[in-house]
Amino acid sequence: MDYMINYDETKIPTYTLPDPLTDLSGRPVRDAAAWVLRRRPELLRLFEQHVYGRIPDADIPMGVGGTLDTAALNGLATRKEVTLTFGMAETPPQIHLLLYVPNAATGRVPAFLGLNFFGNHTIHPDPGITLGTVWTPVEEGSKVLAPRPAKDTERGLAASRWPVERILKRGYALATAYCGDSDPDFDDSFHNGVHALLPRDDAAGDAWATFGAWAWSLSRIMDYFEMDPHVDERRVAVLGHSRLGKAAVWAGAADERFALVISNNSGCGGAALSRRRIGETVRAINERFPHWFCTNFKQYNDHEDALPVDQHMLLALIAPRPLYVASAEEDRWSDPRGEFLGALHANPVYRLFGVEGLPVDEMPDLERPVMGKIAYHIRTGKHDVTTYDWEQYLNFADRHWGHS
Ligand code: GTR
Repeated sequence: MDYMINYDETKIPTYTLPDPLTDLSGRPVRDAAAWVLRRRPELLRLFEQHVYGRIPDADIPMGVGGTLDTAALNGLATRKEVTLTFGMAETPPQIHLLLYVPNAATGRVPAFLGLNFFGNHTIHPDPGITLGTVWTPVEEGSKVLAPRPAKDTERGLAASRWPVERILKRGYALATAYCGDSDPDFDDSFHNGVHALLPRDDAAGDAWATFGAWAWSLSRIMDYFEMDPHVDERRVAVLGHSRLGKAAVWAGAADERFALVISNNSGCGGAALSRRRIGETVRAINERFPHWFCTNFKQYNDHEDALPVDQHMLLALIAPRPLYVASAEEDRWSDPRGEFLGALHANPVYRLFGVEGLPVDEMPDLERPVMGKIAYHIRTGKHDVTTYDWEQYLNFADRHWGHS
């Protein structure tokens, strides 16, 4: 590591953010129609080309199978385990979706969807969750991962991040899938997961990488929701924490079927402005995680000002849909202030639609959520997803979907 990490606000270089409302030819974007028809597609292409890579355009057959238990969690929920199978290969890539639907609900319910880090069995101790395959380091400290069967002893290890009963009691379904199903999180030259489905032009600077694969998987789950009788596919919130928050924001920006988008501590490459160069920088993220973004993004190591975009524009791509950005006080690596500013500078695009984005100009105090069409909070504590965070997301969804 031959780069310095700055944590001092006074040492942030002066920077000018690119204007979401001026297109590449210098023309101003004056109304929502111009945004939708001209600027939004242009910006999406810029993010594909320079940051996340282009998801190949291909129609891959998706097979759907699964099981259902109507008496899960002591009768609170119906647990569905749905296997999505892609392509016709002998051992095709599969996404194993875990879905809990509240039994008290009538009709189709709104849902929260997020990828998980360690396997479906880790989100809740529920013994009915199938133990799948997880990717773990081949030896301690190794960056190379290999698949192995999940263990019974790992059940519920990440349960503090998934208040399943609370979500269900508030009338929402919860859906999750293991991120490693679509792409194991290591530099494997894109041989595993869904990259293997489609020819990947390794020489292309904009070839899809890990965030592309994770976002792709979220969209395939959305395809499934369009067929599921329990989920209201018009009210699906996509969310994610940290690296999976970056994936959720990219998925939500690109796929407008996601009606609400939540970034939990997504930091660099997520909600935080890259040009601030405080905490994790473009160089730091590209060097430690060379497989996350497309190759072109590496050109911007130490050259953030040359980026044709910044992350406020990614958040603006979500407009006019509800967007929640959340930070944690001790999570300086993710640059909480940069996450707030990312949300704030998406405002002009929300205004173009005649709606209020973030209703404040200054960062709110700790644990004082602010909610317009864009919401923001910073809570005490570390880089994590907590019940406090979830409580705000549930309130935000209630507010926008008139659900309670
Ligand atoms: C860190 C990485 C962050 C964030 C985090 C996580 O090591 O630098 O960008 O994604 O991992 O996902 O927990």
